[in-house]
Amino acid sequence: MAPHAYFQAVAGTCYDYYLAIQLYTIAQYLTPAIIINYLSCGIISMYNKKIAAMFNEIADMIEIEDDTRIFEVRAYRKAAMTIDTLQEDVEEILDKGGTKGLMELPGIGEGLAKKIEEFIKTGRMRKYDDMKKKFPMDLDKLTLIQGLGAKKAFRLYNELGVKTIDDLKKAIEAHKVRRLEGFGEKSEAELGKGIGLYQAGISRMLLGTALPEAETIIRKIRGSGLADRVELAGSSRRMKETVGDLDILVTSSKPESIMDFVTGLSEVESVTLKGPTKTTVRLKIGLSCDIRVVERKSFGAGMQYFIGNKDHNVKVRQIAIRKGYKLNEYGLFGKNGKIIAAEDEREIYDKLGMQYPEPEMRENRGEIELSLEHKLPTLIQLGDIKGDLHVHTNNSDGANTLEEMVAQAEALGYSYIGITDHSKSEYVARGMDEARFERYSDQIDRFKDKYEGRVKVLKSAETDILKDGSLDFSNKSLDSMDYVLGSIHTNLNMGREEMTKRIIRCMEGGYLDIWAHPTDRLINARQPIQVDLDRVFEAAKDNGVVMEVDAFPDRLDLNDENITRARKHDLKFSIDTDAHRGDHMLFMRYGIGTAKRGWLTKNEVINTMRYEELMKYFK
Ligand code: DGT
Ligand code: CA
Ligand code: CA
Ligand code: ZN
Repeated sequence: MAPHAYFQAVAGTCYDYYLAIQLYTIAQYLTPAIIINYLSCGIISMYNKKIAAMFNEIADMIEIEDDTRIFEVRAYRKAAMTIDTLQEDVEEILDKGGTKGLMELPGIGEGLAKKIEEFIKTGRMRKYDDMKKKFPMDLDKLTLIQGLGAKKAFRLYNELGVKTIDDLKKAIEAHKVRRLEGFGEKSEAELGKGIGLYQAGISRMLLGTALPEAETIIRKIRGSGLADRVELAGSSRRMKETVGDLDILVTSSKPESIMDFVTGLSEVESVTLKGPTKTTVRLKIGLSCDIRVVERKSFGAGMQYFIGNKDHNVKVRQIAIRKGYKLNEYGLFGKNGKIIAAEDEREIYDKLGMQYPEPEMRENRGEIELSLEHKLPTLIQLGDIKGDLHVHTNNSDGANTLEEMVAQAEALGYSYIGITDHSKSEYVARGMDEARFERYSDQIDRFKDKYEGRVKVLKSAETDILKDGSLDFSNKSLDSMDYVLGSIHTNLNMGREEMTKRIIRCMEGGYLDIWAHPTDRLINARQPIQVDLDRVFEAAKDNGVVMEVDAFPDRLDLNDENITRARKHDLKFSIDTDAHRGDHMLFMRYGIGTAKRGWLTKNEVINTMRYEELMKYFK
């Protein structure tokens, strides 16, 4: 099949009309495998997450035992990262290619491949089980708590018998933790806060995990031939960074058969509630999913209702009432009960005198008012992106070579890619010192000279913004970069005033072009740095510093609200994936979703520019 015909076939099953259109526009550059990847972004079995967690725990345990075995620790962590974010099922790779197939994955050698095989075949991993005898605490969960590393977790176990998060909570409540050497009252309170953050987080799943699962389910329902239309609604349709549950809307003349089909899916763990119009299932990935069947003639009204959010809906309903209408999930009705609009969502907004708001905007943050005035901004779309300006290679902590990352950019139809490996302060991530930077720089220059593909390669580095606001490379090195991407990785706990000054000083230094993952939060795991963003945004404006929207699923930083705030200062943005492997570049869609939630338009985003324009911009 020609790529185009193939694409059309796949786009036909694509849940998102806009994504389909965007994909269509770049389809000529895409291979079928990449399209499938884009649409599915991982139909991932339970094994991937489980094995990744076990490898991480092994790394933790080695670290506790002997912190000189840094290479071993690094190897396990890298393997965990590979498997955790893998867009394929490890079980399938093993089925198809055996341990050899596994060994083609970055960072997976023979020993690790055998361990993966052992676990998939027997449900056990001896190395893990053996080590676990010495360290029987819930390391994978405990280390997710902010401020708690593996070694501290071990001390809490050793000295207080803490094995689980619940145990830790009790120990904190009994003020036992503060009495331990090196802990104190302040760190006890911090741990308490960390637990709160963790527990608030576990009930909401990352969009990056939930959305691919939703897409798999939708594809299966479509493939069943039982449904007429199947669409995603709820928070995941609005591209909210975390979701409470999935909401899928179906029209069908056979509602009972649809519900039987859904409850029988391999993704389903248990059935919470089953009826012909609404069924709720618990999915194995640890998320609930609501499936609603509506009549075809009410489909648009159903979409309008179930996309939400609730506050948006309440206001739209008030507008209907003011016009003498009634709006519910079945339709928009006139006084006499006559249907005014129901099947088509756009028509409902239209009949209310409103401009159609894209789902990402529907949060009652002013979009209703603008929509009534027909003044909604035209939001940026995935197809507007011409390159990715934050990408790692195996020169630091990335898994792929420079060539491989450039090939991926080319496959995505990009015009350029910016290579941004880490600087020396990030020694855990194998950051570069000056000498290594020289070699890296030469390597990129040589590559640029001989490379004849369509993608332009830009030279940069993710340069640490140090404690005093200086950058982690000499001015000479910084001068040799096409642009400077900078971020904070250390001293994250600084006080607000000191942190604000640190960043402003860096911006005033005149070298920083893009401030990467500005607030450094990790969703459900680490709170943002304390900083006066308005003052920093002002300094960014004065010094021409671009704000990043980091698209990595657990970052999404700046987030929607901070984007809105930065826009008030008239700043520019760069939407990047922070890819540590080729297929991470597919995370771009989460960055776009976040950008749309912050109302960003194409003109505000620098990596929508053509290469020549962008180079001029950086000068
Ligand atoms: P979530 O699941 O917490 O991430 O957020 P949503 O927005 O997906 O919320 P969910 O699943 O409870 O409900 C899906 C949509 O249904 C919601 O976005 C709007 C609509 N909805 C739910 N409850 C109400 C309600 O009481 N009134 C109105 N007007 N709409 C509602
Ligand atoms: Ca929901
Ligand atoms: Ca729901
Ligand atoms: Zn990075």
